Amino acid sequence: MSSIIIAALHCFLFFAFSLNNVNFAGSQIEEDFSFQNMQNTKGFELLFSDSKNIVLTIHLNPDADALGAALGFALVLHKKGHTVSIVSPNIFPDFLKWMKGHEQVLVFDKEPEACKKVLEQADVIFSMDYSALKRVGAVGDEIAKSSATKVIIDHHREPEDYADLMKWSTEAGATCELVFDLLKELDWLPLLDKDSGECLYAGIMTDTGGFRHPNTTQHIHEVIAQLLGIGVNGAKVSKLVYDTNTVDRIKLLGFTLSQRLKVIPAYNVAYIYLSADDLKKHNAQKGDTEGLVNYALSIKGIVMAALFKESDNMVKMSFRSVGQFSVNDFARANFEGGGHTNAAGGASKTMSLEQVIKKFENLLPTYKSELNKKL
Ligand SMILES: [Mn+2]
Repeated sequence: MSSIIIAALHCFLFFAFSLNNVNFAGSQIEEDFSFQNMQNTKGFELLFSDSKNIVLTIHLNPDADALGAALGFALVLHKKGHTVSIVSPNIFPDFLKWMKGHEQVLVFDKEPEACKKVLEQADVIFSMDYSALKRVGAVGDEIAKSSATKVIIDHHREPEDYADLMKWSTEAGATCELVFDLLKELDWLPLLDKDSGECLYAGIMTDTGGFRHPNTTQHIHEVIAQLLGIGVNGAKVSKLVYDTNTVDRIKLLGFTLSQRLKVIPAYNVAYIYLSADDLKKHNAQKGDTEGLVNYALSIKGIVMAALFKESDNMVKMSFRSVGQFSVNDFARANFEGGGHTNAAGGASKTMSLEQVIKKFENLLPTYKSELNKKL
């Protein structure tokens, strides 16, 4: 494409954007020229070219990547003169309460009216670390009816088609990595400081399983190197995130591993199950079962691990795998879930814990050859 056409295209986009003020939905711009298809810096430059009312939303049960991406990005956007709010559907775990600005996050469960108000007033609504509106519960309804510009920054598979602009890649190990990349593309890296850098570091660290998962690329290490370069204290972040166990949690871990772990060597599968009663007896708090599934996966030779737990009147599932076996496909096909190749979730509101486990075990023969592939 010649530079003249590119210049004309930019002009066109600029006018399309200006005329519609905040709404530059794909439908108003020819398909090929939509912001979604641009997937590039230009759209973001245009978006941030004047001061905006921005709301960053994060998924239900926020993790370090979702919250870190939102807080890290918010700190920079604030420096650029934008008005920024963060809306979370529900509370986030205590071990993230060191992140700068966390006390300003609005929680929809607790303050629905305040959340609705900021969402109504938003010029731009970001989906951080999710790309399907069902991942934000009731917040999704507010986003769906809003006329604000919608932007997705995410690394989950199969994004829904509701965004006007995206920074999306399944190649990215973390949404925090994508935020870093975007800041770099916008020449905003000088605005990143120790506080915002530590938020991003936390997301990348946790989404790569402490830099151990296959998504820990050369690029991730380069990003981390730059974060360390601006003064981020990785050891401190690691300590704050990982070493915050309560005695109850350690005892729940002991009980789970000794009483609720089943290994099926014929399929290289191990799973953990916890009933509502188990959780109650051990005084389990939100987040206490986080990471349990990884113990099952850490057993030598295991290709797929699962955690089934009874919680909130449903059975929640976590699936993990190593190598080619896609738990994203497995969870999508069988348990109304999904996620990434090596980490996915699922849920059932209709089956009991026993029924879910039975279904899971009965499915294994179908996947036998895939589960027995050499790594
Ligand atoms: Mn993530």
